[in-house]
Amino acid sequence: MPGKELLSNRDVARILRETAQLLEVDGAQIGRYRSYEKAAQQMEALSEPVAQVAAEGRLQEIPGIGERMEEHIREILETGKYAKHQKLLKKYPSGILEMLQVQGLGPKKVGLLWKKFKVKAVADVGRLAEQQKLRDLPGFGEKTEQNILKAVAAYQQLAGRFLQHQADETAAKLIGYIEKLGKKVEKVTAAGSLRRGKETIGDLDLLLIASDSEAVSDHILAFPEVGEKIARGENKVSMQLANSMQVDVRILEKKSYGAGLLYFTGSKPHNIELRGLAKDKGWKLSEYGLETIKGGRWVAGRTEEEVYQKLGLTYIEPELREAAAAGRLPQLVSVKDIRGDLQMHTKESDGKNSIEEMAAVARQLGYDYIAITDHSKAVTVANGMDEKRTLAHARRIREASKKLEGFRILAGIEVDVLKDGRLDLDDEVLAQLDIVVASVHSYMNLEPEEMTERLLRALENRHLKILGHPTGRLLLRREAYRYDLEKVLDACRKQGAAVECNAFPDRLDLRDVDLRAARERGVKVVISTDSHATTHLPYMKYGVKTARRAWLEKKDVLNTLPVEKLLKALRQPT
Ligand code: DGT
Ligand code: CA
Ligand code: CA
Ligand code: ZN
Repeated sequence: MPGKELLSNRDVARILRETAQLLEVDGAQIGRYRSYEKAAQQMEALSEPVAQVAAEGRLQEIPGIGERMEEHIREILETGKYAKHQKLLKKYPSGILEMLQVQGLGPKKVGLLWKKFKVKAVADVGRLAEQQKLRDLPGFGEKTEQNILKAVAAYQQLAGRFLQHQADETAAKLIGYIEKLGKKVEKVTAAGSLRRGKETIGDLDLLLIASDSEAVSDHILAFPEVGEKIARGENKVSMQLANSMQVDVRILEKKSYGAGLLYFTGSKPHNIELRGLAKDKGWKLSEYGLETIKGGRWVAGRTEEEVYQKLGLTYIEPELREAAAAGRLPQLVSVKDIRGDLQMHTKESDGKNSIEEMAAVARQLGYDYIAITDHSKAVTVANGMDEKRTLAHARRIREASKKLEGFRILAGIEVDVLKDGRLDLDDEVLAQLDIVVASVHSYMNLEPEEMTERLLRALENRHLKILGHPTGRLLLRREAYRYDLEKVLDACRKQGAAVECNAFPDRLDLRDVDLRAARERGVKVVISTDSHATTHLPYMKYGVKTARRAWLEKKDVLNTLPVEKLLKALRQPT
């Protein structure tokens, strides 16, 4: 367990959220568990360390945190634990928390399964579904049973994987820690799936060049967040961190660094392909270098570039390596090409910060513009806006924008696509906004034909400029909506609407292969963070990574344009 000084906002949020979930499993009243869930959300969105807020006596300034919740949070900060949470964890097996991650298994259903069958793990639920023992439970039915069976399989496939920002932030922390060794370490880099920008990460692979591998291994294994040491070899350390992420660290020699980086970046099929090319030339490629098969004469290995060159290839960017492409490669879009962010929320709906705060941080990131796109009224849980509030908010956005020189805040909306494909606000109101992102947030399980019709109908509205998070998937949590994406992309192309590459790490929606289909059809793409707090704005890089995997170039992405050109390039209302 992490010590008290290491408790992050996320740790506190996790304890509060688990308490909420376990209380609901336990059959508590809605008022009791909802307050914990709300507090957990506030902890996640908080832009400063909660320990500091507590120390300065400002906890109750956070909306939804009252006297009682302040006491609970203080207990967590001071002891690293929360008594009620501990008690609930003792009452239920740890597998209960995992069951809650299975799509379609909410706390109510899990509570019932526990009562009836004393299920201990996700696998138990899968077995019961297979034996058709769930269909007769109240609120289940045959269809639910089948969905649970599928969801359990999906969960088991994904279990143990992490979202990109989790792996990225853990890597940054660990790299910072390793760099404390100073001159003993020459270079530290993250390789593996993280470097390729894969949407979820199995384990972390770190590479380094070090002079004294004994001392370096000692230091790494003393990392405060190490949970369990898995292996220690001459040039390799493996461990599991307290957050259950596994890390493989490999110590390389300088002359092998490029070959090692190439090998441990993968992907595996790419490595195999390169090895084949080497063999054709009478060479052997390994993580140590490129050598002749006969006699073992050294060919290359110091840098990746050198190895590619010897193999007769131009340098292949990590994001392209899964495609294992040789020959002509695109000039990939990069974070520095992005000039603005076109989806974000403020306090007006379910965001954490004000218009001005979002703009200030966006400016620090080097952008020229942003669009504020709060939710519309159909999304009641997010305090969505009706027509009147939308217009008043737009006025405030434009006033705030006028006060800034050399930066523009566009007035926008994330308007809901209703069940029948109509948009949630009147056309006259939408016509007065600069940016209209339209997204689905309800009736996500329609039959594919009906969902396709719904989106096609939404696209017919000439005010719709950007289709937001088009597939609705939530990584490791929820599958994409089922519909004919190609048909919808064709309609986007015809209507001149852009599709979003939502950079929020839980979404990455559209995903790489779908973005590629969009590009092939000539559909324009917008990369947006969907930030709900200023701390989310830097997530742009994960959207860009995804776009790079889809081979998108600067010209394919509209928010690489200056604001006036962007507004002209977006779909026009007439
Ligand atoms: P992950 O961790 O599941 O998200 O995906 P990766 O790609 O990071 O996979 P990982 O950690 O098992 O291995 C890192 C890299 O090492 C992988 O991308 C390619 C290389 N590698 C691992 N095992 C093999 C292997 O058996 N053959 C070859 N050619 N390469 C391998
Ligand atoms: Ca890995
Ligand atoms: Ca690995
Ligand atoms: Zn949304």
